[in-house]
Amino acid sequence: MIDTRSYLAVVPAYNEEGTVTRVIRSIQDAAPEFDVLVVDDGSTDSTGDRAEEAGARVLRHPFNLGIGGAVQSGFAYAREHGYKRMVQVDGDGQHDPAEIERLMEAMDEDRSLDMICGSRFLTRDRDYVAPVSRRTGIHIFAFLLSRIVGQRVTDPTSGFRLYNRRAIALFARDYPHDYPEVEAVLMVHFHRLRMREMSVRMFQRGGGVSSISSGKSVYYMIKVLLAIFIGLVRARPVVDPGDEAPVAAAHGI
Ligand SMILES: Nc1nc2c(ncn2[C@@H]2O[C@H](COP(=O)(O)OP(=O)(O)O)[C@@H](O)[C@H]2O)c(=O)[nH]1
Ligand SMILES: [Mg+2]
Repeated sequence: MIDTRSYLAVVPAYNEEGTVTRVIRSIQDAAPEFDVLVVDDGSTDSTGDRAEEAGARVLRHPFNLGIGGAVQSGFAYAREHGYKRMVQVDGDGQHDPAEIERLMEAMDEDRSLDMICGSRFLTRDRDYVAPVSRRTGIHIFAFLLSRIVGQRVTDPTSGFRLYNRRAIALFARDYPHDYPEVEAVLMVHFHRLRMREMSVRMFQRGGGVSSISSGKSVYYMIKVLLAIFIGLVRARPVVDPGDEAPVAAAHGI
């Protein structure tokens, strides 16, 4: 039986041998109370071995499922092992683990929050400026989502997010696959969970290539816009994360 603590950092990684060790080390330094799980999404390089060498737990997908599948494996692991909270930190070095403590404090201050999203657009000092095509897409998604969910959303594609048990339960059951972040905000809204954004620093990719290269950004835009509209019309699966409450109660939460 693996002994688990209360908090899990999930690092989705696809061919990130150049950055994954540094990411794991910076999580271990900045947030030592977190267990670290690297989801090696069918990498063809030595991402998994590097992660093990750095002392992380490694979940290896036999083949590449894509970012949505990689992160959902993290949610399933978090639920299976009874973690109270889970944070996603990308394996490419774009997220700053030193910001995890601030996300945790915000969730401690307001226990009714189920998801806290790190936004790079709420801070003036930007270490990273996304390419114009990508930024345009993000602002269009942000505009649409803010109207649909009735609260200001500035960075709907950020993967740097902290989740509590209710959100873990929801996403362990159902998590979007391609470019999941935007649809996940819709799901939180339609399942009456609560979210807020916080300003965080975002860095350039530390190596490798983004899943959204400039050539792909038009496909990305259309795909996510379609997902938003389908999200609006699709029937809501009756998934009440609340039914985890008995388990939570049993754990004295
Ligand atoms: N590109 C890509 N990244 C993946 C995949 N599975 C997991 N990831 C990881 O997901 C994280 C975010 O992906 P990335 O391409 O950086 O997306 P971006 O930051 O939104 O441009 C990175 O740590 C990737 O290594 C996949 O199938 N493709
Ligand atoms: Mg990235």
